[in-house]
Amino acid sequence: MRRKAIGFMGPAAIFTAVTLAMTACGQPAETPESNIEDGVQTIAAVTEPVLSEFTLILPAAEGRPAALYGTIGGGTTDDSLTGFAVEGATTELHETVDEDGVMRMTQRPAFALPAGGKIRLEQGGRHGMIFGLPAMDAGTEVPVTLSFAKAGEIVVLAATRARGTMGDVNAMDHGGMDHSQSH
Ligand SMILES: [Cu+2]
Repeated sequence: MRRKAIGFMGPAAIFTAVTLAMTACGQPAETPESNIEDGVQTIAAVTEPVLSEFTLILPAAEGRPAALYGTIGGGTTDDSLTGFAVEGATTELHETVDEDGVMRMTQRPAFALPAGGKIRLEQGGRHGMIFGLPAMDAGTEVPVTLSFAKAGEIVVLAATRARGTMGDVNAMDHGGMDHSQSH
């Protein structure tokens, strides 16, 4: 009857046990209430990656790539983002890197997601690149399937936005970059 005994503990008791176990392993002790940063809340007991603020920036012009931005909070175990999928399109993980003062986009096979860590997909940094996206309107939502090495596939709804509507004041615009030179 061991299983019944665990069920009787309730979520609060299990949460405490997980927190204590993590502290014992040398992880920084974190309280759920104090772990809010930039509007993204990560809770120590969450076992799966937490996805938030996912946005799909529509192509600046036909034939240009679209971009995927968002924030992924790590769960209780180390994981990695190995890719993502959008129906009807092909996708790549990209990172914009500074090569001797020239900003270039490089394709990456995966982004590490440490336990309790964070992957921020953003303009001018790591991001998702989408090629051949079917025409769609801004202001809608499109399902994006993220693939993780351990957590498997997680679907998130990304809000579609026209390029230039996210306050990108700098010149780092994918639509204006020569994408063919970056691979
Ligand atoms: Cu890119």
